[in-house]
Amino acid sequence: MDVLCLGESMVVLAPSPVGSLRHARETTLGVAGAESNVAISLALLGADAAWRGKVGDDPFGHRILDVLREAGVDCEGVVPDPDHPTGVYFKDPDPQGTTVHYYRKGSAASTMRPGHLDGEPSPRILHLSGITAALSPECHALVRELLAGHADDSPLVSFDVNYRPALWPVETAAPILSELANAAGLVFVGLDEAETLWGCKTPDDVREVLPDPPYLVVKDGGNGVTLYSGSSIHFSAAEPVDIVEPVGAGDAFAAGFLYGRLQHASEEACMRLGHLLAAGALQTTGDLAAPPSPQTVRSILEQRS
Ligand code: KDG
Repeated sequence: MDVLCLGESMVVLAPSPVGSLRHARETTLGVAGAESNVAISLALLGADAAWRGKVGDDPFGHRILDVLREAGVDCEGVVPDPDHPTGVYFKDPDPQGTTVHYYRKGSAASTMRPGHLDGEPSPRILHLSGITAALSPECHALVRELLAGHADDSPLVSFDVNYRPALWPVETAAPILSELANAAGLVFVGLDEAETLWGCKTPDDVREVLPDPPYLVVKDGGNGVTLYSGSSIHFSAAEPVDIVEPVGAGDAFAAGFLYGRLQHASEEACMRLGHLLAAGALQTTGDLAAPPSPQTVRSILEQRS
């Protein structure tokens, strides 16, 4: 297995056509969840990707599993929970920034606890995010357990900070997310969320708060991405795109970057592939865009630093 992603997947309702939720007459129903977005993108790129989590034994939970499996994601052993529902969320798109409304308290995923991945085959990369830590104290303990259990870098544990203000206040999240991120092998974080959480103004400020991860990726929206890799620092500018709806772009970036790593690509190529996938996600109302062509991916992977 190349990558195992663990987290909560939900169904998402968004106004169709794009507009305010308050005035929407129709919505589209999709499947979302930061970690399963990464798994889907990786599977569509051709990686052997798996998703683990919990869904309810309800139409939404079954739909999530159908969508993931259709994309080629391994969901082996994910048994829908008859006692807890699948989480749901709504997007309220706004050109100034999309607002999300969650209905996920008491969801099946929030009942995950330490030991959830016991007995799983070891992937090359285990991908987690700070969202899971916000779901419940048991989910937080699960994330800590997974980060502590892989201190020897096998597998590489990838952690996307993914601070979601609607789930927990900044005072609670800030110390927990820095502790978790510092225990990971590869960290993705937005400069904007690092500013909210820890008051960071520059990528170097983020490196001061997160000195431990061997690889740290600081994303600064349309400006570009700074990668701290050991003692070297790489910057990759983002291509300008017309943003339709930004949710999902961070997951797409992570998937592109991780795919590059799986292919032993250069740092520059990993970041370029991340940008390419993120640009696709920025230009769609859903969390995910169609994958780039294999030729495009290959030409990026062949780039040297
Ligand atoms: O990154 C996109 C996610 O935020 C979205 O799919 C929903 O997982 C989600 C969350 O918890 O916000």
